[in-house]
Amino acid sequence: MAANKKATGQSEQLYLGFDFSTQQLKVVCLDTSLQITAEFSINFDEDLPEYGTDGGVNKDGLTVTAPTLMWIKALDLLLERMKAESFPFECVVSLSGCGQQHGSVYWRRGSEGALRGLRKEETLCTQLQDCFSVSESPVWMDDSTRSQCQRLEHECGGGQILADKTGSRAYERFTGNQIAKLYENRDTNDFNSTERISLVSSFAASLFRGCYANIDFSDGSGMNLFDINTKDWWDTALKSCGDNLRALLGPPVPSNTVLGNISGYFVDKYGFSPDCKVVAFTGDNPSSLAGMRLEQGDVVVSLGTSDTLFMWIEQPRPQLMGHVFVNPVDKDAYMAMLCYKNGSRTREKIRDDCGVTSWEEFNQMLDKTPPGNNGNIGIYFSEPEITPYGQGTIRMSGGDGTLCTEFPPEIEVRALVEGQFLAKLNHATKLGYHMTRATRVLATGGASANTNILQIIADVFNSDVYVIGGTANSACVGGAYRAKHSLMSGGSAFRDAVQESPAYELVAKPREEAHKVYMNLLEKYAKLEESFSAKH
Ligand code: XUL
Repeated sequence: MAANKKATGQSEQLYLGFDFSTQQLKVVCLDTSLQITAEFSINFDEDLPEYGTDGGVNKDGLTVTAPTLMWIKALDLLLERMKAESFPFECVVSLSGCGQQHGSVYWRRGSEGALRGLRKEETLCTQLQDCFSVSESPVWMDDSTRSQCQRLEHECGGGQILADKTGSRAYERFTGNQIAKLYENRDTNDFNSTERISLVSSFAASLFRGCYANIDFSDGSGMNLFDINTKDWWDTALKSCGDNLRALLGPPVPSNTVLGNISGYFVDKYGFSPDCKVVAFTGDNPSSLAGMRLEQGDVVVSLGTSDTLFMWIEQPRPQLMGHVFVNPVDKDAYMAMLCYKNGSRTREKIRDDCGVTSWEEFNQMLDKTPPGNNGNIGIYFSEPEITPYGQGTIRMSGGDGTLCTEFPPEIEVRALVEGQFLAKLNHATKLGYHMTRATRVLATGGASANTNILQIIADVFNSDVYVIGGTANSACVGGAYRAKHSLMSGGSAFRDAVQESPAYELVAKPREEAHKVYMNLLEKYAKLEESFSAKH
């Protein structure tokens, strides 16, 4: 668990950002100069072992869920810990946050009454225990809705039409397909007693508001149900996934909407000010975009268990690969995102397979080959990949372009890293990335500590690469930034709200010669990937 720092400055104005993520619930507190004054977290597996989760989820084949009540109990526990540390709740002027994307919560008929009637004598968990018609919330790791995806694409006129409307072709984890699966099985579950469907983000906001909170445009874009152009639900998709969904989902709102004041429960029990505002919650990736203060043209490359790339774009150009969401800090702009299941674990696996035990040795190995790897390239999907679909390894030799079954270790490690970033550049460009020397790449996640990898990113993207401190918290911090921004008058730009946040640190600059080499390889890589896709 992260070290808890005690908040200071009792009379100050504070902003809270919560992150209901897969493995933990976390909150950060920022003061008016946007310094982190406190952070607290609850790890689901360790702090709530009674739910028996592994990494915060329960797996049953391709079905992956989390107990909805576990998230509520985690909030009870988190607030109790803050209280025990004398956290100055009364200074919080606004709060917001985010949740893991795509996950969904099913409120049973009558639950809004329970939310409105919360009493300080009992915990949230006790008072809301009967409120869920589906007790196990489907989460983003679920892969069990292939047939629902196929039907949705078919009924909407094909994958590209669905993408043009909703920002993405049908993906198993996207909420519409999860709802469709529960709806199809409604004779064997309690789906019919549902009165409201929330995303994890709007569910969290509902707890703080003491009534149902609206789904925001940005997280709503991860459902395959929301028209990212008209910013309303798309009836064709709603109809394909179930009955009465417009009413069950409620009206979507811009992500910077001030939903209203905090519920009296939190005022009475913890001493929040009755004027504390709750701002719409959003998805964790959109929230990270806010937390990293992205601007038009910037790209974030997040190198974690899965790699994600996201960027601020002005016009949506949805593709069959990748996602377009409404931008969480400017509802007239968009964000594009690529999500790769093969990230750090794959880098580690190939490193180990090459007989290398440390990242230092891995980097020494990388240094033995030149940028471009003398034309040797590879695709390494040891985990089932979604960008594009498929699993397996392909190696193409630089000499005669034939496929081969192995590379010497120094060629293998370079083919792996260069392949991962050529793939990202290829798809980012299709989604609207314009490479200019003014573009910034902001790197985050575990592997962003590896300077050799950062240099390859700079050379491939022909961009300066930056890191910022504290990016492990970027989703939480984004919530607190948005909480502050949404209170600013006159439609101030988000940039104005976050002027005082920590500076970026320049860590790699592109080298012209290396970039030219990568540009020559890009088409070859794209063709290899197409031939891989065609076989899966
Ligand atoms: C994004 C996605 C994941 C989750 C993780 O599409 O599925 O990044 O948001 O919390």
